[in-house]
Amino acid sequence: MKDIKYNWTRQEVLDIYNKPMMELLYEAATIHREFHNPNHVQVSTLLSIKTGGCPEDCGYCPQAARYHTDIEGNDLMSVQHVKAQALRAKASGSSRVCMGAAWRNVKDGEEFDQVLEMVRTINKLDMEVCCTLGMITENQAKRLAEAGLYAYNHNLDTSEDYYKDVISTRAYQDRLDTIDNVRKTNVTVCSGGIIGMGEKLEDRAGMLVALATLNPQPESVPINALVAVEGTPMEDIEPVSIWEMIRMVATTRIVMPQTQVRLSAGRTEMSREGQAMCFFAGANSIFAGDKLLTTPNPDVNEDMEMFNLLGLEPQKPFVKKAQPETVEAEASKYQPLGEKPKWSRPEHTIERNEEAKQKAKASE
Ligand code: SAM
Ligand code: DTB
Ligand code: SF4
Repeated sequence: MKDIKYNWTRQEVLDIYNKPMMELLYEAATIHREFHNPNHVQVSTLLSIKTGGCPEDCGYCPQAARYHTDIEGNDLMSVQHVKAQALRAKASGSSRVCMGAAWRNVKDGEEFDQVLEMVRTINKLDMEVCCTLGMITENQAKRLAEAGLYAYNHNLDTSEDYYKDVISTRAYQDRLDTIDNVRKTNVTVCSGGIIGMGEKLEDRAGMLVALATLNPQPESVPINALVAVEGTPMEDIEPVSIWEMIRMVATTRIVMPQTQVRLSAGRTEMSREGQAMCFFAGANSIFAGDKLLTTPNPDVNEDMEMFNLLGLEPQKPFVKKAQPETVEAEASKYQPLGEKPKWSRPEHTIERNEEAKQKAKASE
């Protein structure tokens, strides 16, 4: 097995991205086979445990309270509901549940305690548990780890340069610091981004450099295609072509050979042939279930038909890393610290975010 390279430069990544397609595919598929079984694809189910009403201004996100989108917001789900959904996901072939909350960051208190109980409950069902809850401190990461969390998702989303044109309520460094906090535990890191937000190819390469130069590299990297939702600042952006998705997946596979590359948002726009090309190019994970967090995703039965057609098998849980142990709340060695971390608020003006906010105000 080849050594992992960590010192990627933007130019090297761009040179890979822009290779003639047949060479790019061949190289990516070759690396894919060295590190993974090409017929195994991880299936993860998303669960929006707290929907909408988010204080952040992420330009792509239908859950930001300041934009007027057609989603139904919800308070934090009960542990029982989460358990029932996890059992359904398991029965339909998922090995992982990813719980998402529309939070800027985690706050110590009852709601976080409830999330910790959700983590314990799903880990006891012998499924990999992932959470995506916004920024977290080292202590919060340790408490999640102790509850049995397998992965924490925290996307860089794009390059550091372009981030400033997408979000003004936090800085890129906050994201890196959270990933660093997760790395102080046994929890694996899931971090990726979105293509099709109007970024340049240099930004796609910049994001991949930021991820691939982390040592260790993230254990999973979701590649989302923007789902342009009405009411968000990005509502009018045209969908990316499948060829861009294939190039992005292949490049991700080449620069991060060990990672699970996940086809994430945007699959409803992709044909089976397109997705098959992505699997060939090194994608080996999908989000399954008819809903992502708030937007549609292909039907589970259709996905299973696609798996049958392509001879793909769902990956079993804990094949890449052993199942963590769950420590019960009463036996925990960590206390909530009630920290008030100073996550940054650059608050610079992003024209299209401002316009979407004004439009939302006007429609009230
Ligand atoms: N609030 C937490 C956070 O931002 O880290 C967790 C949930 S947030 C919805 C998780 C990720 O979903 C974002 O980082 C982004 O990559 C993705 N996402 C959100 N809206 C999207 C959209 N319209 N299209 C594609 N991906 C999207
Ligand atoms: C990720 O990278 N994509 C998922 C998951 N991690 C949390 C979320 C996609 C959300 C798409 C928009 C929505 O459904 O609200
Ligand atoms: Fe909030 Fe996360 Fe959506 Fe940003 S991406 S608005 S932080 S839910």
